[in-house]
Amino acid sequence: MTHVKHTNLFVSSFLLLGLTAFAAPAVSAPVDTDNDGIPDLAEKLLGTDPLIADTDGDGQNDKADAKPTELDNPIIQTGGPATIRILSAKVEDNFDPSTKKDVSDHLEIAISNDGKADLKGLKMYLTLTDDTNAKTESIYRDLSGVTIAAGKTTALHFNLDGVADWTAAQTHFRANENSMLYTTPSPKTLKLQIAANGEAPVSITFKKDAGGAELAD
Ligand SMILES: [Ca+2]
Ligand SMILES: [Ca+2]
Ligand SMILES: [Ca+2]
Repeated sequence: MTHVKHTNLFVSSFLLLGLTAFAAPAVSAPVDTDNDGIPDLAEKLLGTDPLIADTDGDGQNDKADAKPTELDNPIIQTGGPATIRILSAKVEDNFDPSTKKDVSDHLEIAISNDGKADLKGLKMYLTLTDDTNAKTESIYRDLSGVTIAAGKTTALHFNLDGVADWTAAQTHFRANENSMLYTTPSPKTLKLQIAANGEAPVSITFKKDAGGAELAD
Protein backbone atom coordinates (compact mmCIF):
# COMPACT_ATOMS: atom_id res chain seq x y z
CA MET A 1 0.00 0.00 0.00
CA THR A 2 2.80 2.35 0.88
CA HIS A 3 4.37 1.66 -2.50
CA VAL A 4 1.21 2.77 -4.38
CA LYS A 5 1.04 6.05 -2.46
CA HIS A 6 4.63 6.85 -3.35
CA THR A 7 3.97 6.15 -7.01
CA ASN A 8 0.97 8.47 -7.06
CA LEU A 9 3.00 11.23 -5.44
CA PHE A 10 5.76 10.74 -8.00
CA VAL A 11 3.31 10.94 -10.94
CA SER A 12 1.65 14.07 -9.49
CA SER A 13 5.00 15.79 -9.03
CA PHE A 14 6.01 14.88 -12.56
CA LEU A 15 2.77 16.33 -14.01
CA LEU A 16 3.17 19.51 -12.01
CA LEU A 17 6.74 19.94 -13.23
CA GLY A 18 5.62 19.31 -16.79
CA LEU A 19 2.81 21.86 -16.60
CA THR A 20 5.14 24.45 -15.15
CA ALA A 21 7.70 23.82 -17.87
CA PHE A 22 5.16 24.14 -20.69
CA ALA A 23 3.16 27.06 -19.26
CA ALA A 24 3.13 30.13 -21.54
CA PRO A 25 5.55 32.83 -20.45
CA ALA A 26 3.91 35.42 -18.21
CA VAL A 27 2.71 38.50 -20.16
CA SER A 28 2.17 41.51 -17.99
CA ALA A 29 -1.02 43.49 -18.70
CA PRO A 30 -0.42 46.97 -20.11
CA VAL A 31 -0.35 49.68 -17.47
CA ASP A 32 -3.72 51.46 -17.09
CA THR A 33 -3.05 53.90 -14.26
CA ASP A 34 -6.52 55.48 -14.11
CA ASN A 35 -8.28 52.15 -14.65
CA ASP A 36 -10.54 53.47 -17.41
CA GLY A 37 -9.86 50.52 -19.71
CA ILE A 38 -7.42 52.42 -21.94
CA PRO A 39 -3.72 51.66 -21.37
CA ASP A 40 -1.47 54.65 -20.60
CA LEU A 41 0.32 54.32 -23.96
CA ALA A 42 -2.99 54.36 -25.89
CA GLU A 43 -4.15 57.44 -23.95
CA LYS A 44 -1.15 59.24 -25.40
CA LEU A 45 -2.37 58.48 -28.94
CA LEU A 46 -5.97 59.45 -28.10
CA GLY A 47 -4.96 62.69 -26.39
CA THR A 48 -6.66 61.59 -23.18
CA ASP A 49 -5.15 61.79 -19.70
CA PRO A 50 -3.57 58.60 -18.28
CA LEU A 51 -4.33 59.84 -14.75
CA ILE A 52 -7.95 60.92 -15.31
CA ALA A 53 -10.62 58.34 -16.14
CA ASP A 54 -12.99 61.02 -17.52
CA THR A 55 -10.67 63.44 -19.33
CA ASP A 56 -13.30 65.92 -20.57
CA GLY A 57 -15.48 65.78 -17.44
CA ASP A 58 -18.76 64.86 -19.15
CA GLY A 59 -19.44 61.94 -16.78
CA GLN A 60 -18.39 59.21 -19.26
CA ASN A 61 -15.07 57.46 -18.79
CA ASP A 62 -12.60 57.75 -21.66
CA LYS A 63 -13.25 54.25 -23.04
CA ALA A 64 -17.05 54.66 -23.08
CA ASP A 65 -16.86 58.21 -24.45
CA ALA A 66 -17.17 58.56 -28.26
CA LYS A 67 -15.47 61.97 -27.96
CA PRO A 68 -13.32 61.71 -24.82
CA THR A 69 -11.68 65.13 -25.28
CA GLU A 70 -14.76 67.14 -26.31
CA LEU A 71 -18.09 68.04 -24.77
CA ASP A 72 -20.75 70.71 -25.22
CA ASN A 73 -20.84 73.43 -22.59
CA PRO A 74 -23.05 72.15 -19.71
CA ILE A 75 -23.03 75.46 -17.79
CA ILE A 76 -26.44 77.12 -17.49
CA GLN A 77 -26.19 80.41 -19.36
CA THR A 78 -28.64 82.37 -17.23
CA GLY A 79 -28.58 83.48 -13.59
CA GLY A 80 -28.24 86.45 -11.28
CA PRO A 81 -25.74 89.26 -11.94
CA ALA A 82 -22.20 87.91 -11.77
CA THR A 83 -20.04 89.02 -8.86
CA ILE A 84 -17.26 86.69 -10.01
CA ARG A 85 -14.79 88.34 -12.38
CA ILE A 86 -11.99 86.84 -14.45
CA LEU A 87 -9.01 89.14 -13.96
CA SER A 88 -6.71 87.20 -16.30
CA ALA A 89 -6.22 83.82 -17.92
CA LYS A 90 -3.05 82.51 -19.53
CA VAL A 91 -1.29 79.32 -20.58
CA GLU A 92 2.24 80.69 -20.95
CA ASP A 93 4.66 83.19 -19.42
CA ASN A 94 3.65 82.04 -15.95
CA PHE A 95 5.53 83.72 -13.14
CA ASP A 96 5.67 82.94 -9.44
CA PRO A 97 5.54 86.27 -7.57
CA SER A 98 6.72 84.65 -4.31
CA THR A 99 9.98 83.33 -5.81
CA LYS A 100 10.11 85.96 -8.58
CA LYS A 101 10.89 83.21 -11.07
CA ASP A 102 9.36 81.88 -14.30
CA VAL A 103 7.50 78.60 -13.88
CA SER A 104 6.47 75.98 -16.44
CA ASP A 105 3.68 76.96 -18.83
CA HIS A 106 0.23 76.06 -17.54
CA LEU A 107 -3.35 77.30 -17.40
CA GLU A 108 -3.56 79.95 -14.72
CA ILE A 109 -6.79 81.81 -13.99
CA ALA A 110 -6.98 84.82 -11.68
CA ILE A 111 -10.50 85.52 -10.44
CA SER A 112 -12.01 87.96 -7.98
CA ASN A 113 -15.16 88.09 -5.92
CA ASP A 114 -16.61 91.57 -6.29
CA GLY A 115 -19.63 90.73 -4.15
CA LYS A 116 -20.40 90.81 -0.43
CA ALA A 117 -20.92 87.04 -0.03
CA ASP A 118 -18.45 84.19 -0.38
CA LEU A 119 -18.54 82.56 -3.82
CA LYS A 120 -18.97 78.80 -4.04
CA GLY A 121 -20.14 76.16 -6.48
CA LEU A 122 -17.69 77.18 -9.20
CA LYS A 123 -17.99 75.52 -12.58
CA MET A 124 -15.67 76.01 -15.52
CA TYR A 125 -15.72 75.13 -19.20
CA LEU A 126 -12.65 75.57 -21.40
CA THR A 127 -12.27 75.13 -25.15
CA LEU A 128 -8.94 74.98 -26.90
CA THR A 129 -8.68 75.44 -30.67
CA ASP A 130 -5.55 74.92 -32.77
CA ASP A 131 -5.35 78.01 -35.01
CA THR A 132 -3.60 76.06 -37.79
CA ASN A 133 -6.01 73.13 -38.25
CA ALA A 134 -9.12 74.08 -36.21
CA LYS A 135 -8.85 70.94 -34.05
CA THR A 136 -10.58 71.44 -30.73
CA GLU A 137 -10.55 70.06 -27.21
CA SER A 138 -12.82 70.99 -24.35
CA ILE A 139 -13.12 70.22 -20.66
CA TYR A 140 -15.68 70.85 -17.94
CA ARG A 141 -14.81 70.94 -14.25
CA ASP A 142 -17.12 71.19 -11.24
CA LEU A 143 -14.80 72.98 -8.79
CA SER A 144 -17.17 72.71 -5.88
CA GLY A 145 -14.34 72.71 -3.30
CA VAL A 146 -13.17 76.20 -4.25
CA THR A 147 -14.41 79.15 -2.19
CA ILE A 148 -13.56 82.78 -2.94
CA ALA A 149 -14.16 84.99 0.06
CA ALA A 150 -16.07 88.27 -0.43
CA GLY A 151 -13.84 90.98 -1.87
CA LYS A 152 -10.91 88.59 -2.39
CA THR A 153 -8.88 87.39 -5.37
CA THR A 154 -7.58 83.90 -6.00
CA ALA A 155 -5.56 82.11 -8.68
CA LEU A 156 -6.41 78.64 -9.96
CA HIS A 157 -3.65 76.58 -11.58
CA PHE A 158 -3.99 73.56 -13.87
CA ASN A 159 -0.65 71.84 -14.31
CA LEU A 160 0.93 68.41 -14.56
CA ASP A 161 1.70 68.31 -10.82
CA GLY A 162 -1.86 69.26 -9.85
CA VAL A 163 -4.31 66.91 -8.17
CA ALA A 164 -7.11 65.32 -10.20
CA ASP A 165 -9.77 65.93 -7.58
CA TRP A 166 -11.98 68.75 -8.83
CA THR A 167 -14.10 68.89 -5.70
CA ALA A 168 -11.15 69.33 -3.32
CA ALA A 169 -10.55 72.61 -1.51
CA GLN A 170 -7.37 73.46 -3.42
CA THR A 171 -6.03 75.76 -6.10
CA HIS A 172 -3.70 73.39 -8.02
CA PHE A 173 -5.57 70.97 -10.26
CA ARG A 174 -4.36 68.33 -12.68
CA ALA A 175 -3.94 69.25 -16.38
CA ASN A 176 -4.02 66.64 -19.18
CA GLU A 177 -0.42 65.91 -20.20
CA ASN A 178 -1.66 64.61 -23.59
CA SER A 179 -3.64 67.75 -24.39
CA MET A 180 -2.51 69.43 -27.61
CA LEU A 181 -1.61 72.33 -25.39
CA TYR A 182 1.41 70.24 -24.37
CA THR A 183 1.91 68.07 -27.45
CA THR A 184 1.86 70.53 -30.37
CA PRO A 185 3.68 73.88 -30.68
CA SER A 186 1.08 75.56 -32.95
CA PRO A 187 -0.70 78.74 -31.81
CA LYS A 188 -3.99 78.19 -29.98
CA THR A 189 -7.10 80.13 -29.05
CA LEU A 190 -8.69 79.42 -25.68
CA LYS A 191 -12.14 80.33 -24.44
CA LEU A 192 -12.93 80.04 -20.76
CA GLN A 193 -16.27 80.34 -19.03
CA ILE A 194 -16.71 80.32 -15.24
CA ALA A 195 -19.88 80.51 -13.18
CA ALA A 196 -20.51 80.66 -9.44
CA ASN A 197 -23.61 79.31 -7.72
CA GLY A 198 -26.77 80.88 -9.14
CA GLU A 199 -24.88 83.54 -11.11
CA ALA A 200 -24.73 84.07 -14.85
CA PRO A 201 -21.37 82.88 -16.25
CA VAL A 202 -18.48 85.14 -17.23
CA SER A 203 -16.13 84.49 -20.16
CA ILE A 204 -12.70 85.37 -21.50
CA THR A 205 -10.83 84.56 -24.73
CA PHE A 206 -7.03 84.38 -24.76
CA LYS A 207 -4.20 83.06 -26.92
CA LYS A 208 -1.23 80.75 -26.81
CA ASP A 209 1.58 81.86 -29.11
CA ALA A 210 3.41 79.40 -31.35
CA GLY A 211 6.09 77.62 -29.36
CA GLY A 212 6.56 74.61 -27.16
CA ALA A 213 4.53 74.49 -23.99
CA GLU A 214 6.25 73.75 -20.70
CA LEU A 215 9.08 76.02 -21.78
CA ALA A 216 9.62 79.57 -20.67
CA ASP A 217 9.21 80.92 -24.21
CA1 LIG B 1 -6.21 54.59 -18.70
CA1 LIG C 1 -7.85 58.35 -19.04
CA1 LIG D 1 -15.62 61.80 -20.80
